[in-house]
Formats: sequence, C-alpha cells, structure tokens
Amino acid sequence: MNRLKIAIQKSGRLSENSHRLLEECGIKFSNGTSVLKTSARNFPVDILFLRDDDIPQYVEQQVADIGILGENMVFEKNKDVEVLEQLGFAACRLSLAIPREDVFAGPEYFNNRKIATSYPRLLSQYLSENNITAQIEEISGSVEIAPGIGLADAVCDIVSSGSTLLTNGLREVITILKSQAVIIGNKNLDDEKRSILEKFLFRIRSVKKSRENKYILLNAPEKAIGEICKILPGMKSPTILPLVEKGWCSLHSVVREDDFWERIDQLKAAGAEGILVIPIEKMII
Ligand code: PRT
Ligand code: ZN
Repeated sequence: MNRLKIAIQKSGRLSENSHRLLEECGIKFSNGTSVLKTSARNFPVDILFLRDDDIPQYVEQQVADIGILGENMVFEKNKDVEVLEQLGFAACRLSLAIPREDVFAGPEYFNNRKIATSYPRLLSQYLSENNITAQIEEISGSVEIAPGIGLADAVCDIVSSGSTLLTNGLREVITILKSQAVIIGNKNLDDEKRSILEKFLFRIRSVKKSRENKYILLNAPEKAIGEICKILPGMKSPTILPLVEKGWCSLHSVVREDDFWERIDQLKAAGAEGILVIPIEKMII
C-alpha cells in the first residue's frame, strides 16, 4: 500500500513541535536519534528526519511527499511546492538590523553597505523592490556577529525575542517577512497519497481548532441566560441544564482562546458563577 512520506526537522527549533503535532494527530512512531526514517505504526505514513534547509528540495523532487518547516525557508528556497497549511508555531520574522548607535532614516541607509545574511534570495528581493544597491555577504550561521568582526555593516536575520540582536549591539529596523511553521506538499501526488494527505490535514485542523478553543461551564440565574448566550455564541448554541437549586441553571459552551479573558469578565458582570474552563483534546466540526 502507498504510504505518505512526511519530512520533519531532525533536530532543531521545529523538531519538538513537529513531533507533538504528529502525536496529537494520533500518529505513533518510534524515534531513535540516529534514524533517518521511520514508519508510523497506525497510519500509512513514513517520517523522514532531515535538515530544514533540505526539505523544500526533497518535497519538490518527491523524496518526501510533504514537509514541515518555517515559511522563511520555504520562501528562501523558492522550490516548486505548495503551502498546504499554517501551523501556528515557530513564529519569527526575518529582519534587517543595524549597529545600535547608527541613525536610521529609512531603507536608503543600506545603499552601498554590506549586509550579512543566510537569506540571500529574500534579501535581494527586498533590496531590488526598494531600489537599494547593497552588497550581500552570504554566511550560514552566527550572522549576528558579522558587524562586530568587521565582515558586514548590517545583518538580515531571523528574530524572535530580539535578545540575540540586543546582546550583539544591534537594532532591528525593518521586518522583511513574518514567518511560522507550515506544511508544504509536492504538487503531483497520486490519488492514493492525496487521500492520505486529506485525512492527515483533517486531523491537523481538528488539533489546531482544539488549541484555539476552550470548553466552558458555568452556573447562572435563569434570567441571565439570554444575556450570557449573547456573550457565548459557542459552536452552535450553548447547552443549558437545570440545577437542583430553583431558578438556576448550568451552561456549557466553547470559547475562543484569544478573546477568552474578555468574555470571562463579561460573563461575571452578567451574573455567571462557578466558571470552569477546560482544555479541549480534539475538536471535530
Ligand atoms: O540543522 P538545521 O538546518 O535543520 O536547523 P537550523 O539550525 O538551520 O534551524 P533552527 O532549528 O535554528 O530553526 C528552524 C526554524 O525555526 C527556522 O527556519 C525558523 O522558521 C524557526 N525559528 C523560530 C527560528 C527562530 N525562531 C530563531 N529565533 N530560527 C532561528 N532563530 C535564531 C536566529 O537565527 C537568531 O540566531 O535565533 C536567534 C534569534 O532569536 P532571538 O529570540 O534572540 O531573537
Ligand atoms: Zn537549517
């Protein structure tokens, strides 16, 4: 039987979340540190452990059918693959940074300067879109030390908290790209692999939805229910059960993680009591 080959990063910032995602999708596999490939026990997929830089090319050539990696790398490598789903982890940005004490008045700063980066394609695209002529110094790691050792005037590198730039005396001035982890796929999968992929993506979307939502239970006086239902639209409409205490009921619904605290304040103001909020393991809609 055909098996879908999934490439994930062997070791690095994406590995743990990639493993967790597969596990939460119910895909069970063993993972020795030295193996390059393993087969899932309960789903028709094989998992390849690779360097993230190689994943776009391997997916284009169908050494792997799909892969999990950062959008930054997908756009830098510019291979003929399709982005299938954003995964919401490994958030970061590709930014230009300059020595902290330099005055910065706009992108013209970079004219005739040397910029160190591991992202020459994305940087040169940005420079030409902004009519800047700069010299790109391509290096594969520790980009942030380049100005300090006299290799370049500025850097174009991945930033997340900003502390690496700070400790190297640099200041972020322009964000070129915002990135998160995504799934990419080969464009020519056969029907059997497409059908495995659809099942896999369905599971991923259920996992993502469950992460974005919480299950909420609360008690409220019957007369407050109308108001509370307006605050909690839920998946369809909330479940309402009578309590032993007359005039009171229990209400169950689903609330989005991102506006959760605001809703809680509104619920309390509307008369809700004994509010319980519970994580959702899977959410199938
Ligand atoms: O060995 P392999 O080639 O597989 O891994 P790698 O070393 O090339 O990549 P890795 O594991 O460092 O990063 C993999 C992916 O994680 C990247 O392509 C991004 O999509 C994403 N990601 C998220 C990051 C960061 N956050 C990040 N902070 N990638 C790199 N960094 C580095 C950055 O290069 C800089 O050195 O962290 C430093 C900045 O971090 P802050 O928090 O100090 O700003
Ligand atoms: Zn890499």
